[in-house]
Parts: sequence; structure tokens; C-alpha cells
Amino acid sequence: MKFFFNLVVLLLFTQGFSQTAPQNFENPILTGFHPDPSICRVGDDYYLVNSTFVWYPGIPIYHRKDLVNWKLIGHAIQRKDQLNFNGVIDKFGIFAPTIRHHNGTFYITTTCVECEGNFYITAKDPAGPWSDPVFLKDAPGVDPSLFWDTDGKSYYIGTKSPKEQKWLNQGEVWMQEIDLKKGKLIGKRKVLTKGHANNASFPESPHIYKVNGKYVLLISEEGTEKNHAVTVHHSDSLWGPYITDYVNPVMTHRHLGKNYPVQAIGHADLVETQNGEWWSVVLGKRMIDGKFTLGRETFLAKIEFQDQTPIFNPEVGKVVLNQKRPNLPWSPIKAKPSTDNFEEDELKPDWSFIRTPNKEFYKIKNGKLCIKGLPETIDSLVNTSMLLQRIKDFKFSASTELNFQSKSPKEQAGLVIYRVNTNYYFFAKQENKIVLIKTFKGKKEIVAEAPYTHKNVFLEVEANGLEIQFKYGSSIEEMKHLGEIQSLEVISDGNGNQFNGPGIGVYATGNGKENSKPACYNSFTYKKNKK
Ligand code: 6LW
Repeated sequence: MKFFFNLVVLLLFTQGFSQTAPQNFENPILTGFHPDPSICRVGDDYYLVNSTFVWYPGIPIYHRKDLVNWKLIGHAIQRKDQLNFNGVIDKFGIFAPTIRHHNGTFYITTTCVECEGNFYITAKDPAGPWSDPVFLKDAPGVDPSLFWDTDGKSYYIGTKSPKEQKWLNQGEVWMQEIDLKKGKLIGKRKVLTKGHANNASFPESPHIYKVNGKYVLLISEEGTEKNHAVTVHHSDSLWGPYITDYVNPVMTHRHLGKNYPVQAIGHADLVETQNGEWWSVVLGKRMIDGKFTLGRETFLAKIEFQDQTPIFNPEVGKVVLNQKRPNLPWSPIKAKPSTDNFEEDELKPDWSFIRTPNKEFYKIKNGKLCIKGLPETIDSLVNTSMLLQRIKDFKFSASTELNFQSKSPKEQAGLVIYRVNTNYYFFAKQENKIVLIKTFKGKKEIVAEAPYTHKNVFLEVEANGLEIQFKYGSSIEEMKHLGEIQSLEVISDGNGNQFNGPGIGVYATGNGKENSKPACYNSFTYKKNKK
């Protein structure tokens, strides 16, 4: 009887599943600030990580069984004593992590640039906790990854500049054996490739795979901008020689020209599914009105090994925004509510700090997020009282209801749109005003202000492509525009914005001294807009 019941439940489930599962998926699979993707599979579970630079917690861990509907399950850098990003500029910090699984342990190799250099961390459960970093002080360069050969040995692959450059931005991919028990590189170091062409620049993000008994070395070239490309190199033996594939670059968008809507495709990692399909995660940038306001995002592309060459999206040869999905059980995630009402005592995992927090500046109580405005401002390179979420869409709105009494023009609290310490908008309540502060290329100016005396204020922004309108009011029904439409060029790539991505959130500061009263936020909403 029980068997019969189970069978009926199973049939209903699979029927329902086949009715709702779409044929196709949409790219990017992770929108907004999700650069340098790396992926691994354990059984039928997939795990994906991205770079986070000075955002804290660092290195999100995404999990899914279908390669499309990723769910955030934790962060690899989530204890203050693992790393300290204070003093590190926004485009440095955590670069390009690679995630791998070997003999029951997960490994992430990465670099803390302008902090402690190359290291790896381990975990039994990818959701965490992750270990303290094991620093490899004698490993030069960035973008480390690990490879285990059938001889049971472990290898570290990295990328660095040569002692003397023979051409512009020449680099080299190198390998050395690593003793993971002792946390040390051992034996000789060997350069495996300098890229596929005699002027190849920035050979980076090296990953080695063993496919049909041969070694495939996948790297990126030309840096992470418009000439970014993925190239492949082959060898019969792990130590080389690695011969460049005739198909190279196996993936790029650079030949599509600077007006193609998806640019900078590169930095790939491959995964073979339990069904024998191959897929690649790869970074790219979607363009809007000639600018890149969302930073680098994660895309998915189909791979077919033809002889030894990984052909990316066969017969198409580029990353596409809609394509047939992997042959894997479809597992959509319930849409998250767009409003955070601060009902739980803990911050939801979508929130991040900029740099490692070392002072307690917020409390969630009775459905309110209350922030003590610290003396430090976001112009400095230390953590301060700001909390951000990723901006994930070209068309979005964000709003909050704020309760804040400012006693001097120095005491400010409100909404912030942040990319780096020299490029942001701060939409704040300050003394008897609402002010809109724009900091662009390090120049700070008040672009609009209006008198305002209520204790409570609703603040809202509405973005459409490059345009953004700031609105305020004492009730949500009576919102007024503050100033003209502004440009999101402030947070788009270039002008000092590089590598990391944009965030939106809440921020309070006393500009040199602590605010006399906390700023209490009743809610925070971020939502994608259709129109
Ligand atoms: C990263 C490098 C890259 O180390 O950008 O796109 C650098 N590729 O591999 C920073 O994200």
C-alpha cells in the first residue's frame, strides 16, 4: 500500500515537474556583481563561487542541481579573523577563487591582492564553516587553482608576470606540486604557457582538466576587458609541453566588435555533468547605452568536446541570453520577497559590508534595522556603517522608510548607491534637509537638496538603464523628485570602477564623530522593474 502511495506521489511530482520545467534557461545565470566564476560537481550537486574583492562576507557559495537556479548557501570568508580588508582599495582584495572537491574535502584557492597574497581554505560542508587561510607566501601572482592527478599528487597552477617582459602585459602560467597537509609548495616550478599567441597578454585563470586521458589547460587572455578570451592548450603529460589548440580562442566576443551587447567574455571554468554533458561558466558584461553599470556577471555555455577541443556553444560560437538548458532536474527557487522587514534578529545573507567590520554598528530589533552612524565615512578605506545588496538589474527600484533625527549638518543617514570610495551616490537625511550627494572620480558635490523637517522619511530610487531618479516624501503616496534625473555612469565600469560591482543599501555617518541618534530603517526594498 505504502509502495503504491509513493508511486502515485512520484508520478504526480514528475508530471508536475515536466509541465513546469522550461526547455530553455536565461543568461546571465547570476546577474550583477558575480565575476570570475568557478564551479565543481560532487555527485549530482554543483557548487559555484565568485570574486568579492573587499566585500564582506567574501566569496559566496552557490549550490544547485540544475546549473541554472543558483541558491546562496554560505560564504567562504565569514569570520573576521580570516582576512582583514581594511586599507585595501575596492578593486583589490579577493580575486578569482577556484573551487574544487577532492577525497571528501572542498578546496578554494584564491588571492588576497594587496593583503596577504595566495592562499587556500578547506571545508567538509561547502556551506561552511571554512578553515582559516593557509597562506602560500612563496606563490607569486594571482588566480591559483588546484589539480589532482591520477598519481594521487596535488598541483598548484597560478599565473604571474615574468622577470622581464618581452611584450606588453606578457605573463606566464606556472605549476608546482603542493603538499596540502603541510600547506607548502614543493619541488620545481615550471612555466606551462605564456598564452596562445606571440603577443598574448594577461594569461590568467588557469584550470587543468584531464579529458580522455589527456591534459587540457584552459586559460583566459587579454585581461578582463573587451579583448578578453578563453584559450586552450593540450598535453599528453601533466608537465607539458602544452600545445596551443588551432581553434583558439575557443571563446571570446572580441570579434563581435565594441557595440555587441555582451562584452568581455572570458575567465571560464568547465564541469562535466553526471550525464556526460559538459558546460562552462564564464564571465561577461552586459552593456546598456554604451556603459556597464552591473559589473561582470556569470553566464553559462554548452561545451562539446570535438576531438580534444572544447567547442563553446557549438554552431553558435558565442554566449547567448536564452538557450536549451542542461539535461538536469529543474529546481527553481521560490522568489525571495523583495522587501526586508527586518523580522529576524540576524541580517539576511543578501547583505554585505564593505571591508571587514570591526565595530558593531547595527542592531535588528522589533522589525527595525538601527544603525549607529560611525565617525568614519565611505570615502575612507575602512569599514563603516554601510550595508549593501547587489544591484542585479538595469531597471530597478529601491526604497526604505527611515526614522532619523539629525542634530547637525554632519549627521547623515539614508540610501547609498556604491561602487568604490570615490564613486557613489548618497541620498541622505541631514539636519532639516534631504540631500543628494554625488561623489564621482573623487569629487564630492551636493547635486540637489530640499528642506525637510519630519522625523520619518520615505526614500526611493528608480533606475532605468543609465538614468536614475531620486524621490522622497513623508508618505509613500506623496513622493517628490529630488533634483533632476542622474546618471549611473557614477557606478559603471571605468573612471576608477574596476573588477568589483555595484551595490545599493543603507548608510549613516557622523562625518568625524558618532551620530547622536541611531538611524532606524523600518524596511528596505529592492526590486526588478519590468518597465
Ligand atoms: C582576475 C582575473 C580576471 O584575477 O580579473 O577576468 C581579475 N579575469 O582572472 C580580477 O577579477
